[in-house]
Amino acid sequence: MKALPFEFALDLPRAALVIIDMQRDFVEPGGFGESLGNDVTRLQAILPTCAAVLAAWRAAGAWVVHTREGHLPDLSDCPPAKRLRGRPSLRIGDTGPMGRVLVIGEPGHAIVPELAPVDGELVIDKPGKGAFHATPLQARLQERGITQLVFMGVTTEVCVQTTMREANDRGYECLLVEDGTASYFPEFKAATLAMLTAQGGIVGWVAPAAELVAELPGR
Ligand code: TIU
Repeated sequence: MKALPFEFALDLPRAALVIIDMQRDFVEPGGFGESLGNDVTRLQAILPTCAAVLAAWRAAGAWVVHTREGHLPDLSDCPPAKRLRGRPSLRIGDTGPMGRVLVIGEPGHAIVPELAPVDGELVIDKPGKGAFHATPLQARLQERGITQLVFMGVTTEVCVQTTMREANDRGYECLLVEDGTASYFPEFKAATLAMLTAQGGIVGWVAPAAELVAELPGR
């Protein structure tokens, strides 16, 4: 398929769609992301594209992984360096508009209903930005013989980029869906797409959703 910096050879039986942190607290108005002073409309805007890619991917019979950033209720997996950083109005574990911020099981921690996981899909709870750090993701991917990861989700330069770099170092071929990812900062998204694909695809590939969907069988 057409992609940057050059064509990507999608191998669907060995590929997983990885949707990063499309949680209510990051994406919806009134959540944690907005409480940090961020404009969530940019994140809202990718929902139809993400839903369309997810539907096409499922229809093609391929596997899906969802990730969620969050912590145990006792915060034992949240390093103080993460919880105490900066001067936010709400810290991880505090009670916000959608329950305790970034705590597993709270309303804001849930994946948005438009992209809710279904039976047979893997949900990875992760305490960090990258989805490989302190999670069973690598083992689950290896069990299924997955070698390619197609990424969507938020935010482009934080959890998506971190996970894509972790995956690239573990030997996965990584493709990021350009219009299926968003940042609170458009200039950071643009810079991320450019740096991932520079130097001959130093981290991976980038392609628009339409190119990916056109590759999927069963359409
Ligand atoms: N999922 C994710 O990217 N977590 C963040 O905290 N992102 C920000 O951009 N803050």
